Amino acid sequence: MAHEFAGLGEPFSNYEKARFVVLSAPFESTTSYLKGTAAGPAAILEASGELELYDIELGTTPAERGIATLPQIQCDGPVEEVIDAIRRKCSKILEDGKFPVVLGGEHTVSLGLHLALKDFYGDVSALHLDAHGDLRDSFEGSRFSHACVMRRIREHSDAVQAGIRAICEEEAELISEEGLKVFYAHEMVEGDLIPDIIGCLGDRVHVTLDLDVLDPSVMPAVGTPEPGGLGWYGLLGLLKAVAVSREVVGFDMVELCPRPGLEYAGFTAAKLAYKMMGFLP
Ligand SMILES: [Mn+2]
Repeated sequence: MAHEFAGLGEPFSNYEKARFVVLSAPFESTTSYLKGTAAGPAAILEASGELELYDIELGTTPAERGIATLPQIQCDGPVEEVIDAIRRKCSKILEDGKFPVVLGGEHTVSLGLHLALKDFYGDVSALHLDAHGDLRDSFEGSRFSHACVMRRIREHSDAVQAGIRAICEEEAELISEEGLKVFYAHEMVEGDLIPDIIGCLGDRVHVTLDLDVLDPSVMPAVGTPEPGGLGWYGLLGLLKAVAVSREVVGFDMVELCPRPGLEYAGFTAAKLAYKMMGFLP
């Protein structure tokens, strides 16, 4: 691993002392449109070295609470093995009393973190921020496709989905038949739905963030871009509100698909992860 998050050295990157632990999971096997999410975590770590560590909004330097960076998960095996490896590594982070930040890779990796959170805490609800529903039962022959990850997570936990703006008919029927808690992007631009979103969440929350929840004008380098996404400050406002009103116990950020000429997208992703760490107690 060439880079530590934010280019931190001792003492702030020290695992024993760190509040946050960044784990890269560069898994990619089922992406359906643009390829390249396997390069996402390295691009985020590299760009994070350029972050200004003082946070204007908070008036603090969140990095001083400690951010350790682990060696990346080996992601060349079968999908079930990769999910299990992420689950085991995240379980260790939780047992060590630290907060896991998982960087994908395709969205499938979020299942590994979710299962570890479930093992450790018992009851955890998922806040899923994404352009896509990811609720298909299977996609292109796989039940572990990135298009199915929320269907798999929902087999274990309650979930609230926000920023959604692309679903298939199967997903639309599931949402209406089972009364799933979905906040569509077009509804979110019309009014402040943050209190409603938070009101649907349980006490402990896993935030799983597909970068395509952001509008492509803010986040152009994703595998499956969709117009009409959230703006930078809108997303930050939602993350901050969740971080202060619920016990957020895990965070993952997935689907960065680095592309030449769009390096700022990696920086935007790194800043988003750092903002989220800053918001957390
Ligand atoms: Mn998506």
